[in-house]
Amino acid sequence: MSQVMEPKRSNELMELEGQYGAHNYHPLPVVLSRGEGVYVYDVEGKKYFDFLSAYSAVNQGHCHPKIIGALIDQAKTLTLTSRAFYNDSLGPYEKYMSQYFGFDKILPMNTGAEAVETALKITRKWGYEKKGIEENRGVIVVCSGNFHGRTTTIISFSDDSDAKKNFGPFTPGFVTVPYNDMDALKEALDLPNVVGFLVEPIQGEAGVYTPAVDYIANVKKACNERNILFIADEVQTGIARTGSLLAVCGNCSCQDKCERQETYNRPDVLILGKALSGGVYPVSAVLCDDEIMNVIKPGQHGSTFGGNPLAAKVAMAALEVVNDEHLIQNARKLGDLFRNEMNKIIAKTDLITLVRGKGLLNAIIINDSPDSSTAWDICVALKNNGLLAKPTHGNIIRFAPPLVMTENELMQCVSIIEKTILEFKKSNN
Ligand code: IF1
Repeated sequence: MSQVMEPKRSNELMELEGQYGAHNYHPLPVVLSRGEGVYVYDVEGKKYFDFLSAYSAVNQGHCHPKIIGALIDQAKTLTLTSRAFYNDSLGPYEKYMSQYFGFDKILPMNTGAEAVETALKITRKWGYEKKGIEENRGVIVVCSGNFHGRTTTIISFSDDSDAKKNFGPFTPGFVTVPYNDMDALKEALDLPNVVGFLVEPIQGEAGVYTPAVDYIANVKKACNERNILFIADEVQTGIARTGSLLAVCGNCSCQDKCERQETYNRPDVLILGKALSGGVYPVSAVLCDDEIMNVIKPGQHGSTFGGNPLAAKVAMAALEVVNDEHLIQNARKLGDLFRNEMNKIIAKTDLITLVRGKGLLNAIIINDSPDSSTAWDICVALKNNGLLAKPTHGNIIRFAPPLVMTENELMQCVSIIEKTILEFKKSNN
């Protein structure tokens, strides 16, 4: 029987973060030191299933050999040139991305928030220079419950008070509509000077809100009818997470990059991040066609690390893994199985009210107040039983394992979740 090690080292490391790190997070009390595939290990050597995937950045599994290999090879060769000069990786990467996602051009950035900011700037500039909107009057419509990052402009249109309070003054030029409400959206799109609509095809942080099946198709149609740019934030939902290459692909589970089936609700501006690098390196991108992207001229936008050779090679390897290992179809298949198994558990308990999601982006709603600690306490119990997940808001727990998970591993996770839920006793608070 292996000696259960005191979490001395974990406690020491948590205390270091508490003393020397900003308190901008409240992590689950576990200190990870190694990751491999669907597993992570804490400093005492305990093994866990990772059911969060670093918020869908590690779709390809932790430390995927192909991606790590690409990182190491390029890291020994050339990591960063800045864009003051050309480099031999960027052009091939841009061509690869253009063909992989079907857009004329890519603007490479690093984090998701930077890509969202880039998309907003491109959309505004397009509005002034192509649509003829009066400069500085452009309006971009967004959804309540949105999460697009944490920069000052992005939180300017957030309705999450924690993300917003005491960070003002805020960037103007945004109108908010309820998510999944076409009447409200059309009304807003008919306002003067609207240049774009920014939306998550599934709202991740809000609690994995999956909209009506025809919502995104109707969004695309309403935007096209009004010459307004449909901007899809696929930072969390993209790269096979929802059982399609992109969540806007509708129900297509193409593996060989479909010829734009009718179910594909192609956005005018596509935003990618997170799993674009498999969680190995910060890589994000904005993709659109020439008539939009060409409003950006030299000196008008950029980033020191944007489009660096390391990012280029890592991203191409990460996307090859998606194809090589059929992650789109695996996410589709295992997602259906997961929700089916969750519904069997829901039938046995009143602790969970429902499961929702698409592909391997799912969430369960806990039958308790959002202000209660129940969802958190369940996640601590899951941790103790060998599975890591974390609540999104209040009483919602997001479940998003790496897409390389096997059916057998998924069923082991279902067993852990069932055991934890059926044994769980609500605390009083
Ligand atoms: C944190 C949340 C998820 C995103 C979408 C852009 C970004 C994100 C749809 C910005 C980032 C991350 C941020 C991270 C936790 C995580 C998150 F909980 F914050 F809301 F996934 F839901 N668009 N989401 O989900 O990308 O700049 O972070 O690279 O801030 O704690 P980023």
